[in-house]
Amino acid sequence: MKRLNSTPKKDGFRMPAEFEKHRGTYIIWPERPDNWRNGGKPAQKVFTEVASIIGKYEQCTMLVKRDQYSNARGMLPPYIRVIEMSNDDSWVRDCGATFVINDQGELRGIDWTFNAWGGLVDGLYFPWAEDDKVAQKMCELEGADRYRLDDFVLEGGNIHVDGEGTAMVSEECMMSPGRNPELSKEEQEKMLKEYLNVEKVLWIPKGVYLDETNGHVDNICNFVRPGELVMAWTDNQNDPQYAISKEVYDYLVNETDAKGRKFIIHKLHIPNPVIITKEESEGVDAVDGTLPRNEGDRLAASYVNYYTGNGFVLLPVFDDPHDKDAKELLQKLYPNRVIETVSAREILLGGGNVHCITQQVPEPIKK
Ligand code: KQY
Repeated sequence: MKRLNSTPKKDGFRMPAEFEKHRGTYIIWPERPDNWRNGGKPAQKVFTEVASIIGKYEQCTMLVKRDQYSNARGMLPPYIRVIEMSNDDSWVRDCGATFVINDQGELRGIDWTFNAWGGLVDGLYFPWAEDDKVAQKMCELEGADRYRLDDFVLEGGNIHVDGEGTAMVSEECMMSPGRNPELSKEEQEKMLKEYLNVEKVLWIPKGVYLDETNGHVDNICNFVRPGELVMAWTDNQNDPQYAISKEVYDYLVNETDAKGRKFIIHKLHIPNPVIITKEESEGVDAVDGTLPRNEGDRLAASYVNYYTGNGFVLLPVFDDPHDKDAKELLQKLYPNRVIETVSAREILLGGGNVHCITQQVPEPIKK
């Protein structure tokens, strides 16, 4: 497949919203023992559950390293497509392709530079060279030509779009020194507009408290549909999350989208703090250069990190009293989708959640 020198905007391609129709979903199999406890075994069970749920609604592809191929193939149901692919870890939202479509029914991919959430400044592991090739390989599998950005670092977890000209990113992440320190906010906004083909970028001030990605937008805010948002919230004013969520809310109530609409904002209360136990911490190999998982550390748990697919929403739950309200709210907001849930503690222990481990391929539709 070709590497393109143009931009999606110039070529008439746009990133569709996640809630538009999908051709399928990609996931990468977890195994690295310095991020996933007990050699990835508990996480593999949960990733299998996630893939099995998604695969009921749309094609689901699991990318897996050579040594784990047979194990993954054996654990996953036959309706999951399993493909061997080198990688450094299992965050396809971030290292995978961001797909764009046009009105002629064509699909292309954007291949941002991936540097493990901050490179040598504050990246979460080293090296990341195999992850940085995942987007290209996904484009090959999908038969999609590719826009490669050698000099622009971005992860899919810091992008949401409404499909009608509006994107949102977190400013905390975009402006962090490990991403594109040589570019101003205005220059980065220009890039986002050119590659996502949007007219308006919302700069959400911050991400969830202690989010190790420098505050990805996909943990704090999402478009339910154009003009309507959910955001992570807490009523507990003593929780450091409160000030962050308040700042985000105050920003959003004063903003409009690309079409000039004010937003309807829904507050999705976070679960009670999720803390790493001694046993969980001891199950992870300590390796220089990889973020340690220490006993007592709080994880960035949020229901907003859900995934929207064809006819369903997959919501992470935490065995927490807030689970029920989160599910009820989402069912109200998505009346035509099944709200599926997955106990997501094992994914969270790795540093992300359901949205971070999935990447959609949109269905290109001829208009
Ligand atoms: O998108 C994410 N939340 C990924 C986090 C990476 C964690 C690596 N330990």
